[in-house]
Amino acid sequence: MVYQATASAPVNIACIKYWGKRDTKLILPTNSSLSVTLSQDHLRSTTTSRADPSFSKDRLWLNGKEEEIVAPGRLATCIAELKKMRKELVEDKDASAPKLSTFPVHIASYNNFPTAAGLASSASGFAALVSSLAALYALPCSPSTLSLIARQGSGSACRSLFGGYVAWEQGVLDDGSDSLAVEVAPRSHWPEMHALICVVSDDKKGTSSTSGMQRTVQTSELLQHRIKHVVPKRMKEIEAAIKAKDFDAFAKVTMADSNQFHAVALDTEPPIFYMNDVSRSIIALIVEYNRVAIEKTGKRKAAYTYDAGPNAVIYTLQENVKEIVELIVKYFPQKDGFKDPFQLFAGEGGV
Ligand code: 2P0
Repeated sequence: MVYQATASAPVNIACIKYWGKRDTKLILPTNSSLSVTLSQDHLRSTTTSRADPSFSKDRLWLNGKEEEIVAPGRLATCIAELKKMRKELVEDKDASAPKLSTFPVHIASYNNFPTAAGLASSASGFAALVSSLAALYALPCSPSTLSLIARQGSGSACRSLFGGYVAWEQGVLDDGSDSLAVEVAPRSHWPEMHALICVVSDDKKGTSSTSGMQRTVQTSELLQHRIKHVVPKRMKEIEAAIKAKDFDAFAKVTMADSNQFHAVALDTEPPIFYMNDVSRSIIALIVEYNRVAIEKTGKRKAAYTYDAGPNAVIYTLQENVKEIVELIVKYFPQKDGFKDPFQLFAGEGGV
């Protein structure tokens, strides 16, 4: 008998940014966040897990290269939590269920995009890992329950358990049992939304999110203002904008939150710079594009957002995709070939 399952999960791109932990072991955030999960095939992790009593230990390969699983690290924690759920929710309830929780697992995961280039590979990676083990173990769990486990792999991973528009509620409990992802709206609610990923650089980033955000927590006063006075209001505003399909309001909040995330990075000691000159030129282009749109119609047509790296994500509606792609290509000429200096993916069928 072969016990094996494969699952795939996409990247999500935050509009309200997660930056800062109040508990680094359980990965509990200092503020709630909200993202859009991409639905195209370009940016996904696909993971296969197999349980077999003949395996000597749990092992994991990422893009073909073995990664050590060190307890009590994040990978080991996720695998142990899922084995525990298998035992408690399946094997203890049904004596005939195979005792998969006692078998070592082998896990192979592939990203179809550059790892750790500020393109949220840990989000799709841990979401796919948790989904594949949950399928292998036939866990009777909702995506929100699985998000509690994915969160312990990488905070932003909890949001990739859902498609569409997803909130990670920070929660208030010390054990983290209320710090989970919930669906704000399915992708089908607003299918006209597109995300254009502009790969400015696919180099590995200089400051990892994990260490960068803790330095921010320790040193930035602006972060405290953001946590208390800014994010709660913005979470409400963006949820309302999504529910009402109000792109102008969505764009305004998304750009403001990207700006503030990079401001708290700059307010960190020593300061962290994630954007580069090309990133800033793309901001200028989108600001000008929106200025003209507002003059004509009173509304914004595009929203930029940047994570812990220089790559731009531009949210826009289907009707503007062609125009924006042409604009980007005009001002940032593409070299032939896949990588240099600037790679643009334009989704065909929604985010
Ligand atoms: C986000 N980022 O909300 C924010 C915006 C980067 C900028 O989540 O330490 O890789 O694994 O919980 O999830 C990046 O942080 O950090 C991130 P860990 P993670 O998408």
